[in-house]
Amino acid sequence: MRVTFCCTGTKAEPWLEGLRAALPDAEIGVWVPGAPQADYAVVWAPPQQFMDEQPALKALFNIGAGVDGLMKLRLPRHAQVVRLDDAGMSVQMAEYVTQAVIRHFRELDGYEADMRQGQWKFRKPQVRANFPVGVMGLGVLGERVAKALSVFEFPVRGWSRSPKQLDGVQTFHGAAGFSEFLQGTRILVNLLPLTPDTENLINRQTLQQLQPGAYVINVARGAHLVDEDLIALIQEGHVAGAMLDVFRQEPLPAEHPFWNVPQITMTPHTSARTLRDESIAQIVGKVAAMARGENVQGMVDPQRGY
Ligand code: NDP
Ligand code: OXD
Repeated sequence: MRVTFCCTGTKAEPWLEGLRAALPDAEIGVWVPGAPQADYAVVWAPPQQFMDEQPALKALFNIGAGVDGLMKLRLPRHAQVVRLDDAGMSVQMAEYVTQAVIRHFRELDGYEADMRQGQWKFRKPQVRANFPVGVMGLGVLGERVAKALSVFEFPVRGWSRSPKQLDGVQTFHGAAGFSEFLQGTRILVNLLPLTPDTENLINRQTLQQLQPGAYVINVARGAHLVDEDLIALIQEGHVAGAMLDVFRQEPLPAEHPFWNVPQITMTPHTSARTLRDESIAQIVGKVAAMARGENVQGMVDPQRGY
């Protein structure tokens, strides 16, 4: 069995070491143009040339949960796309989103600013019931996030494509359920995959339907959000602010207006990092299962785009 590694922006050596230790009988190497045909590939943001030169691939293991980058490429005809299925990401996402919700709800940015100015000042406690959190996307990450938030007794709502039942979470689905979901939401969390249906979904029309004083947490993809609509709604006062981890262009260009909006807090696409050891263990388990002809979790449906 031959496994090829083609992950843009990722240091190959530690991955190769881990894969070789776990698959001692396989030939494992970094892809270069003209490399021999492989059976399986471990990929992140590969070029089209890689796909064109590897028609015999049986599966592409994406070392992330989002496969939007891969879905834009012409893929080898018989290759299944397999995404990372949690692999240590959901707990990170739950802690990131929970801290963002709590930081906003408990006005911790305001306290921090007061303290820096030497001011010992109390703010009136806010009412939790007035801060319903709506999670868009109830997949591997969204479900974990919704459950984590309900532990803190926020009213939690969730929206997905198909109907879902989750303890302690009021659920909505499909286009028909979207407005009702938004209208009851004050803190909006985005954990949708980026597909033609979800691109630009967080726009003026969407944001306007949120409760006044809305807050936006985008941890999925930058292209879900219409940047100028968010800024406009903040300036108009309907949206109180946002915490953003993902952007249309990464790194965020120095001239992007987000840098100058004090109500926007940003992090550099770090809310749920790919953990190498967990990911290798998952990929190796799936390679073995596929080689036995078994189905594995995390198979991407190219029709749905996730
Ligand atoms: P999943 O595929 O497990 O879940 C996707 C969820 O979105 C499902 O509940 C699905 O509905 C729902 N959904 C998809 N399309 C629509 C639609 N058109 N309308 C309503 N709901 C829809 O994904 P994950 O939870 O694993 O990951 C979500 C995204 O998070 C990734 O695609 C990636 O972009 C992002 N991500 C960001 C990271 C970061 O560090 N910032 C790290 C990891 C992931 P249904 O259940 O009905 O299928
Ligand atoms: C992912 C990501 O999709 O890191 O896993 O964004």
